Amino acid sequence: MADKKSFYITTPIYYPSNRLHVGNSYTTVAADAMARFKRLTGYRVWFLTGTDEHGQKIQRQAEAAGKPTAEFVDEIVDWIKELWEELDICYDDFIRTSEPRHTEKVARMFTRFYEQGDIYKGKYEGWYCTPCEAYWTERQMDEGNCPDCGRKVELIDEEAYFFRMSRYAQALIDHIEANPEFILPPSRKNEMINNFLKPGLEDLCVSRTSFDWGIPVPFDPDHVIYVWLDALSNYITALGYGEEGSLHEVFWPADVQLIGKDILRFHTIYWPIFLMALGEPLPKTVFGHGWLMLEEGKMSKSKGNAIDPRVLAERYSSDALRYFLLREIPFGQDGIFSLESFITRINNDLANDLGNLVSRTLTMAERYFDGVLPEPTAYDERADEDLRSTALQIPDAVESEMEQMKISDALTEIWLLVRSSNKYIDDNMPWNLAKDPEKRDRLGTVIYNLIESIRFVAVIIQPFIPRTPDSIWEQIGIKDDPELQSWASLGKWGAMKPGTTVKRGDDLFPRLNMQAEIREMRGDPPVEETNVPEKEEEQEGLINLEYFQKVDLRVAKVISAESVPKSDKLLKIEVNVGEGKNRQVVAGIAKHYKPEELVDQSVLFVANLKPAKLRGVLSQGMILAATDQDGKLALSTVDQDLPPGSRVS
Ligand code: ME8
Repeated sequence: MADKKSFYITTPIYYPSNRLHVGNSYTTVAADAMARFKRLTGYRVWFLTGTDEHGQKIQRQAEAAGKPTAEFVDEIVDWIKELWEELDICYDDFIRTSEPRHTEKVARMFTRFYEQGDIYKGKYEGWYCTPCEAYWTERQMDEGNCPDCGRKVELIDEEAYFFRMSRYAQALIDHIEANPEFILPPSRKNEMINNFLKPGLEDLCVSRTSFDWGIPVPFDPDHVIYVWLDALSNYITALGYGEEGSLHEVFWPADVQLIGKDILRFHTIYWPIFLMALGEPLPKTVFGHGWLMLEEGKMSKSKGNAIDPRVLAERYSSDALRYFLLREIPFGQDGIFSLESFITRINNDLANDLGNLVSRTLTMAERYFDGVLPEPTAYDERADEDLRSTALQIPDAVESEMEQMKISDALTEIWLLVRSSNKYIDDNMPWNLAKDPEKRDRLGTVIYNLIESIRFVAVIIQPFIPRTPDSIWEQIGIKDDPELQSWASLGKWGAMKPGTTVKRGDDLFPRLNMQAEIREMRGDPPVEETNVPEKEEEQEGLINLEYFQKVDLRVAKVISAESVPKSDKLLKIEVNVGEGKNRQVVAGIAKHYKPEELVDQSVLFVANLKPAKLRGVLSQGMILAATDQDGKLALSTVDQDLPPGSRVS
């Protein structure tokens, strides 16, 4: 343990002013994936999160709820802890700024700053944004509003203590310039230097007197310490700052402090200056990630348009939500959360790519080898090398992406292996090998390689979707073998032991019906009564003719087809359905047909399906195709030449 390299990662400590939304969960899930990844790859990790409980905003919110502030905060903190449990957040410590282990240290720091002349007493006359707990000068404001959140600011006029920021400004500029990794992504660095540091730092007001929900200034208790000075200190108070033999000695400076870009200024200007005044080293990296937006704008707890992460995790699983958050948004940039894109990710990446790989492979292992892992005796260089070398290079590729905090890219790398494995099934067609007894050894090798590849995937996805690997270990028969679940086991190909009992389990991620989910989650009324089959008929799995005839089935002629950018599954197809005007549909058949193979084909078509968008591309109908249980797909068509638009009944 002692010789392991240490890794300290933090999230912002959240205001328990309201329940958290899926945007706050994003930061914490990302930090959790990093922490788990570092643990998996052999680091001694400390992962800190917590709550920022003081300040005017919380006090007002509690008053509005008609509750004593401490009670109000306790309830939300409990809710937040339950959320983190549901999302499998494996923090090592949860700091609450109301705890004495924090308040006592902050009070001592404040006294030290005062005694060493960093803090002096004066009078503050100026503007304050309570939702952001931020001071603004006239020059910084945006038409009289808070430049960060756009809300109204308040004029305050009170006696206050000030921190001499200017004392440390040049040292901070020098540090930022000399350490390109200090502020990431790099684009955020210039914003801080040009907008805040270069124009000259004003002294920062660090106490308030007009409310009392905070840490009192020890030598002047009419004042409470400014909530940001209080909150930022959590990153070291939680480590036992100032105590002999504390975690602070092991883990400070932090390796990564993960925050949203909205609070970059506090973390790359105020925080380092406080640390310099304490004579402490600065964190190695402060990473300001982008925002998760809703189609209608930024989410926020107070705007009330947030999406409840607990509802999403309960309905779709914590792994699905984690996967979406980590995969959908290139880390550092803004991204959009929509139910459509969430469900598309679940269906495409998790159910089709990963889920099908596991279920197809295990079905074949059971069918052809009675669930006993065969020995790989018939290696075929040409057919197998691609899969083997992809698997062996993915761990390094993932590690390199994670070093740069490119979490989404790390997942893209892993999915290369998932997709290569699916392609390996399609290329090697085990169902054909099974027909020829002479090819039994080859069939065994193909199945072995697939299961080994699934093991690689399961090991590498642990930090991102930690529940899914448990189900895979069970299915491939290594649930009691930690060695085979370890990162170190990925150094060579072929660690699975022939003879292991494997067994297909439940589908990892059931496919979802997009329209039904959207209806349900948006609280839309259920489909009309007439669309629903009679109760007894439903029980028998039958529908009546009238019900069937509601589906407008037609012959459609393909006019043109092309790939959908950034998708290896989807084709955009223009069809003539005899309406005088062509229709556009998006079909998930790119793995089975080349665009040019489709042109001029007459296919069966559902003409009255509600239009939907796939990958942002409008789809006005559906082309019918049949799929066998190994995933082979064939378009359904007519065996005579019929004009486009002909009805199918
Ligand atoms: O600012 N997309 O707490 P907070 C992505 N207590 N991330 C988002 C987001 C969104 N739409 N909305 C919020 C505070 N976040 C202070 C922090 S730290 C010493 C004190 C994330 O509850 C993002 O990381 O308002 C942002 O920085 C954090 O939640 C703010 O949470």
